[in-house]
Amino acid sequence: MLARMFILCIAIALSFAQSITAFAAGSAAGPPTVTYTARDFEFDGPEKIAAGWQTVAMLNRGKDLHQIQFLRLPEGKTAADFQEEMTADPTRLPRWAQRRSGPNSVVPGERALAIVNLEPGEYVLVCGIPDRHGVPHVVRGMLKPLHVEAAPPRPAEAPPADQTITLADFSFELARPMTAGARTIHVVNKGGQAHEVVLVKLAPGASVENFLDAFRPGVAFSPAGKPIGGLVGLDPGREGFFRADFSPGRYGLICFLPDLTARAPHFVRGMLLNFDVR
Ligand SMILES: [Cu+2]
Repeated sequence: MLARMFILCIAIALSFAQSITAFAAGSAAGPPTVTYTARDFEFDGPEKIAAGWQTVAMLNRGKDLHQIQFLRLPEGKTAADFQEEMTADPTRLPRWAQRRSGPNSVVPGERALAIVNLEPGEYVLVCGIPDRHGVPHVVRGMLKPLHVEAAPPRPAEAPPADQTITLADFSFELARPMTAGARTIHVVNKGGQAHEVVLVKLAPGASVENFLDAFRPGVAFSPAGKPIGGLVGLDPGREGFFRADFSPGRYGLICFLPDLTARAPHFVRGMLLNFDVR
């Protein structure tokens, strides 16, 4: 009897360990995972990673919404140059910053997963979400320099995807109806400007318009819905992936990036979408 209980306990412990490993690895096949922790207001995680496709996990251990944006610095620009320009004008990124996407916002205690393709070079990781005074977190310390090394001899390939979201000026298009489950979503920017995907699980009866009306900078939880990831700013012509778990219900997609000419957020120009998951 005792021996059987002992074996049972070992079996439970092992399956628990396996489920933790599966969670940490990102739960599906794909490129190797690097993990960053976001806090109010800093990032912890590797300062060096290899070029090519990478799964990026972001754990939100802060009290506010957070995201990670991978920005590549062109030749001749440094993280100090970036910080200087951001401090002088916190309302927008320096024009020369190259948007390479990353995991988008999740509420405290949750995790976002993106799969990004990085060229070798110097980067900064930033959070562009505003605090309650409208100051983006990057200006408050959420800025981490990153060195991306040459790709290994056999770099990881892009993962297989269940769905494609096409970004345009100014719309989201889903390739097919969304179904419930753990999904890998391919994002392609066919627009002339950078765009992002903020994925929101809407409260029963709420629309993405209600979510935008209820949203207050510096307040992580909204009665109208909950951000559950997506993909941060991606330059025109580029692609990336994100992962999310969908249950039946209504979801929204939003692009908050400012228009290059009007400076209004893209959702004002129509870049928002309500969709149902069955
Ligand atoms: Cu946009």
